Amino acid sequence: GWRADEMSLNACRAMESEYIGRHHRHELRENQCSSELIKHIKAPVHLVWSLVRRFDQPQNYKPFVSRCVVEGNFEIGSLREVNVKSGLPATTSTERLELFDDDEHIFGIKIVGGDHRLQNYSSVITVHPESIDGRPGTLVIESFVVDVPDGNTKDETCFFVEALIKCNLKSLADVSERLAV
Ligand code: A9S
Repeated sequence: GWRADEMSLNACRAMESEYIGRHHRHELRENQCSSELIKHIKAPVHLVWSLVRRFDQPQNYKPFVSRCVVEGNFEIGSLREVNVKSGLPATTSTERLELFDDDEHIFGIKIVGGDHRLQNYSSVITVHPESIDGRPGTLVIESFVVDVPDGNTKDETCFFVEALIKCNLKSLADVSERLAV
């Protein structure tokens, strides 16, 4: 039988879909694509959140970011100028802080500029405590919505963005689990 602290697989799935329903519903226009990604991290939620919440330092876990400068302070509506590493189909991204809840652990941005092709991109990331192998863990959910660029299909666009976010979440797990040791 299951240990008291271990939820069954379908109970986990029920929790995930409840969180997705609550925080990750995006209004979709016909030329947009949207998806959400899940990551289970073997580190406590306060540690994972301490990395996610740093609007001014995405490079603490995002592997493609080389530099970030924030004008003004940490309020909803603040802008950050992100420079990304060479080899990507972009060099800069200007991003606005849209959602920030230090208690509910909700973080959302909207990309408002840059030399890339992700128009009207917005994403929401939420982190939730869970128990993994009887130890404190974190469920991370990241969802996004973005315009499908002319000349691309929804599938191509989703594939491209999901690949980038998977890298970000893998790195978030690596950094968090290393700090949690
Ligand atoms: O950084 C994120 O949270 C998510 C994405 C999809 C960022 C993508 C990116 O920064 C590049 C990595 C440079 C790729 C932007 C804004 C455009 C790209 O083409």
